[in-house]
Amino acid sequence: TQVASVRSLRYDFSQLLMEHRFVIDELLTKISILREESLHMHSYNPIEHIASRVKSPRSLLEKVTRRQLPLDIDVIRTQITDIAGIRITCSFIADTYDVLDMLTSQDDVRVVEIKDYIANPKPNGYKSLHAILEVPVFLRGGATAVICEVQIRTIAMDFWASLEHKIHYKFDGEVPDRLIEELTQTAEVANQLDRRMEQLHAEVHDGEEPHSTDENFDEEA
Ligand code: 0O2
Repeated sequence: TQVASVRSLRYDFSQLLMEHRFVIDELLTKISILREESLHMHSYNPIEHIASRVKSPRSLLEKVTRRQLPLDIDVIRTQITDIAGIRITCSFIADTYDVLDMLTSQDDVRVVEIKDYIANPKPNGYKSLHAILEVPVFLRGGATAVICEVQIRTIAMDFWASLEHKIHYKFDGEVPDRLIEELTQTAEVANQLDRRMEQLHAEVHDGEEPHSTDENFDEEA
């Protein structure tokens, strides 16, 4: 009956969201291990913040409708690749690539797609590394491969992206030309800041013995 099929769809949907919470847990553990090992080996923490989220059922359904996908869990699972999302904010550009390499070189991580918006920024100036990764999640019945979108960027890129995101929402996507122009220019300022900070960092630390960083201010996801 219809009631039974709605119930079964609801069950499958909540299972899908649960699996995406688990893939976030798996990846956060990997990231935290890499972070701690970096601190141990080099007394250096390349990661400033980590944030994660599972898409809300409402925004997932909106995306399914917008993409005109069927209400089929297997289609949704493969076609919507940002149900699980992790955002890693690094101190410097070089760190973003290091963190990406460290994650993607792990045996149980399958790289579905990498988009390098740092080397090739979007026309509005948006920069970030995007990695669509598939990682096994071990359930009672065995392993299931689950997809997660990982965004890696610097503090300056993150600052710019969060402001741009707010402005985009405020104007419901119809951002006035003057603001678009201004945003594109500020993206260039953020880019210059990243480069100058990286130079400063290199100048201060070149040839220096590993130093110890202040762990008290580490932020957890
Ligand atoms: P939200 O609210 O952050 O989740 P797709 O995700 O497939 O519809 P696309 O363009 O193929 O879109 O994927 P892409 O380029 O990998 O971008 C996906 C996510 O990157 C976005 O998710 C944003 O989080 C971020 N992003 C991409 N472009 C921009 C940008 O110009 N400005 C900002 N601030 N963020 C950007 P959502 O679902 O669009 O948004």
